[in-house]
Amino acid sequence: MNLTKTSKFISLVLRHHPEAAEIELDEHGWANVDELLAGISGKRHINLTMDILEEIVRTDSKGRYSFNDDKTLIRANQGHSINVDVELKETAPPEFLWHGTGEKFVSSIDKNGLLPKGRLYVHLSGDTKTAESVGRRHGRPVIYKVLSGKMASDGYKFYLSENKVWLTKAVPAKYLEKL
Ligand code: HQG
Repeated sequence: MNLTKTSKFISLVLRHHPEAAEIELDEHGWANVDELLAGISGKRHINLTMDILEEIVRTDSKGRYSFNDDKTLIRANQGHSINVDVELKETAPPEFLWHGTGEKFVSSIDKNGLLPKGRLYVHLSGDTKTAESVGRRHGRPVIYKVLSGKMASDGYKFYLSENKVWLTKAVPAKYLEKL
C-alpha cells in the first residue's frame, strides 16, 4: 500500500474534488469518514481502511488533515480551492513571513503581488527553508520576504491554519521584497 499516493488522492478529494470519491463536504469542509473510506476504496487501486487513514493523518509530514473528536468526520486544514469555511483563526502575524515560488511567476508577482490563484488564500511560510521547499515545487525557487507586520498594521487580515500555515487573501506588491 503506497501511503503517499493514497494521501495525495485524499488531499485532492478533501481540497479540490470531492466528486472524485463521489462524496460531498459540508460548509466547514468536513467529509464523513465512512463515506470517504468507501468512496476512495476501489479507485486507483487503493483500499483505504480506517487503520490506514488514521496512520496517514497521524504521520502526515505537514499535518494536512484533522479528524473531529469522535473520528466520524475528517477535513483538510488548508489548501482548498473549493469554497469552504474551515474556521481559520485570525492571528496577528510576525513582522515578516516568507513566500516561495517559481522563477517563471516572478514578473507577474512583481507587477500584481501575490494572488491566491487556484486556492482560497495565498499561502505563506514562517521561515525561509519552508518557503524554499514550497517554491521548488514550481521550478527554480525564488523567495519573497512579506512585510506582514506592516500589512497587519495597514488592516490586512492573517490566519493561521490548524497545521500552522499562514494565510491571507492577497499580498500587494508594495509589501514584497525579493531575496
Ligand atoms: C503563484 C503546498 C503569477 C504562487 C505548499 C504559487 C503550500 C502567482 C502559484 C500550499 C501570482 C500557486 C500552497 C501572480 C501567486 N502571478 N503567479 N500574481 N501570485 N502566484 O500550489 O503557495 O503539499 O496554489 O507564488 O506547501 O505554491 O499541497 O500555491 O507559486 O503550503 O499540502 O502561483 O500547497 O502544500 O501555486 O502552495 P499553489 P503554493 P501541500
